[in-house]
Amino acid sequence: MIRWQNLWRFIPLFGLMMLLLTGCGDDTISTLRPRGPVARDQLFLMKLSFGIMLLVVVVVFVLYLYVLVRFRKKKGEDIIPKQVEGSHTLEIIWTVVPIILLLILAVPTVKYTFQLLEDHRDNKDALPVKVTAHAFWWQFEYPTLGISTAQDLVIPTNKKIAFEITSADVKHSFWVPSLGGKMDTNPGLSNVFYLQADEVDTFKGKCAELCGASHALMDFKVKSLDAAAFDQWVADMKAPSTVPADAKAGETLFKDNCLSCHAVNAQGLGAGPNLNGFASRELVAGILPHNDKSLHEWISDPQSVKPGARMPAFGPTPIEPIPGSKALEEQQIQDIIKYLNTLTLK
Ligand code: HEC
Ligand SMILES: [Cu+2]
Repeated sequence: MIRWQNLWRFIPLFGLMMLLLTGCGDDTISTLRPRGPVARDQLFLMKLSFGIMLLVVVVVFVLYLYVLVRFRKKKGEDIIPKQVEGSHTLEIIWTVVPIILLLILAVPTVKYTFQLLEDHRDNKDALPVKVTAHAFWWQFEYPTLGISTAQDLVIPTNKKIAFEITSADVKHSFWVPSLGGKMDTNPGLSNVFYLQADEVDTFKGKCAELCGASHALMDFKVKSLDAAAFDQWVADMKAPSTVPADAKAGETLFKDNCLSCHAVNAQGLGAGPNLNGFASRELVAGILPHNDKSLHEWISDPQSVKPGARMPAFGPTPIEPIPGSKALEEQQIQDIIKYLNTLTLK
């Protein structure tokens, strides 16, 4: 009786686990819902290893339960059973079967390990993209197209994206669960691999390596477009933007305070994200909704949004301003926001 009462105590725990696990279901960030060939191959490997493990567990448990029941000591039976020591047949079986199972697991694993690391940078049908991870943002360069962007990686569908990935500071890890497994970004080193998306969609990406205070905020997005829309995006990125007259004041302030880190042209790279086409991005700094309030918050005090962010603060009372911070007047911040809002793609 007492024992059963104890079991009831676990119900809240199970309830909590259920609640937590039901959270796992976002279509755009799940390895269990692969959206490209690489992720599909990797899911196959996961299913294969899981299947083999399940088989072993089931067989072992069935045998165990069978032996437990079959060879129970019966009532009135008090002889000591025959003691058996060593059995060649059994030993061969339990050595050979695991070897076979491991081979079944090893052959496809080794095959895919090499296949998925193929270098497609010189493949004419692939699109090379160079990824540089920064604490706490992502930079994407398209060497063959002469453009670069940040936070939102835009790719064509049904084309291999040949990645060359590295880090500008500490070790990060590039992970788009819907498209494929993680890949470390190491300072001073490049890792090469590829991913591919089936359809037009937006997938969430994450940094998967604890890299500092704002590691959990180091999100990015992958937008897949069909070939025509992708070409249009490239053309838009390259089209020179014109600044309307009422944003000129903001542009001047931007040049004086921000341009040293932020490029606003097709190819530009710097210590901060390229802001070319920034007004067309859905988020600010990869996490805040894109609106004037977020921009104001970010420019005034980036560290309050992303602790450890490497952008100076321009508001009057930043929490932990990094060198280069200086207080701009409220009107000046407003003017800069006005200017940033003109950086649209057509
Ligand atoms: C010392 C270099 C530096 C200066 C100067 C600087 N920034 Fe930044 N900025 C950064 C870095 C680094 C990030 C990325 C921070 C992160 O997400 O971790 C950033 C991010 C941003 C973002 C978000 C970009 C995105 O892709 O979502 C905006 C907007 C921005 N800065 C605006 C400004 C403005 C406006 C100024 C001038 C008033 C300015 N920055 C000055 C380094 C700088
Ligand atoms: Cu990181």
